[in-house]
Amino acid sequence: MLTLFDYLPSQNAYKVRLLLSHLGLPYRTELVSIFEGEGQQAEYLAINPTGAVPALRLDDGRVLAESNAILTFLASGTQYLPDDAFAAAKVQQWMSFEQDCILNIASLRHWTMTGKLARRPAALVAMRRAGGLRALQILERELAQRPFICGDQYTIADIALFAYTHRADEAGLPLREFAQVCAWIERVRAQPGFLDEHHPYSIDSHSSRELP
Ligand SMILES: N[C@@H](CCC(=O)N[C@@H](CS)C(=O)NCC(=O)O)C(=O)O
Repeated sequence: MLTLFDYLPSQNAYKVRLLLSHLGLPYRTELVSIFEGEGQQAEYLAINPTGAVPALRLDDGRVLAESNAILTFLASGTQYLPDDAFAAAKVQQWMSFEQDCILNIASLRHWTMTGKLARRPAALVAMRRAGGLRALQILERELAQRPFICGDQYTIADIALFAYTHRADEAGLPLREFAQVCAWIERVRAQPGFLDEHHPYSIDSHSSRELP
């Protein structure tokens, strides 16, 4: 059986849980206490060299890290990743955008929800906020043209983008002002096998290890 190395408040890990739910694939979970430094133990670094979640272990013992690489692997041969080379590369284009631009939302949300925002330099917070708003503006423009980010079909690019975008208000960003993004969020929620879950950070998530 597949093993997902997970930390429940992680939206990167949620991407994988969401796809597994769409696919109806059974898996077991191993929780990694990333805030307590468990990710930096040699045993876990052998699974993911960066010490982050998510990571996936296959039946045969091979391991894969990086949320979007895991999505690509699991979605291969399914409706969530097109076969056509150009269409598949388009999915990668938007998953690269996610790692690059949506990171602003992820960082701001993490700092906001763990009480670290006030300890971050104002210029850095302003830069992240501008980057998060720009990412939402880009999505707003693109999603006005088609129902899902790559076209008519819901793909792992939507899954990757959805994870942090639909929680942008928790980053202090005015998500409700982005009507096209909000309509797309509802279209994602309506997909068969959608996994509706939210795990807030635990009270002491901010007490130990500093994460970026
Ligand atoms: N690019 C990676 C980012 C993974 C990541 O930053 N995961 C966070 C949780 S959302 C984590 O485990 N942080 C702990 C650490 O970096 O030590 C991905 O998409 O999987």
